[in-house]
Amino acid sequence: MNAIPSISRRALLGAVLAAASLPLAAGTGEVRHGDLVIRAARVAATVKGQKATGAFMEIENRGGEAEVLLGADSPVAKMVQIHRTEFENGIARMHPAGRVAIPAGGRVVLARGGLHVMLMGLTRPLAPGETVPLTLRFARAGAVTLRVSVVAVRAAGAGGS
Ligand SMILES: [Cu+2]
Repeated sequence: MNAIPSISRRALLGAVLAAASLPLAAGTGEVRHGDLVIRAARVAATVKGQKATGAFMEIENRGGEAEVLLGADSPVAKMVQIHRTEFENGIARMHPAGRVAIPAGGRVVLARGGLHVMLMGLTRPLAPGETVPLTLRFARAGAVTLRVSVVAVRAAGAGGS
């Protein structure tokens, strides 16, 4: 009988810690750009010599027209692409996703294991706690530059909001 309360206490503590960690991963918080709301933008930290990393966020389209994410740029990366991770025979492979549609009144979540922004040809290591500029280009709303928080790899993996 002792094990049951012990497990539930641990589960409760885990839930509290998970909730408490969300603001840390939220990075720039919420950025509004026209009809778009961009939340929890964050980029995974890197170690010396690492040439690529992922950026993650949630993009909500509050407008009445569909929006399209065309691409992205950052001064810390020679090339930035929108990628989609797909599992083929149990192996994760990343493919360029091209343009990403965000339906009117809808949202897309860019998260580890799915859609993400890939920063390639990194010009330097990215340390937790710093912020890096990331420009997103949209078909209707135009370009917006975010200051994106660099977070520890584990914190970067969770979904948006
Ligand atoms: Cu990728």
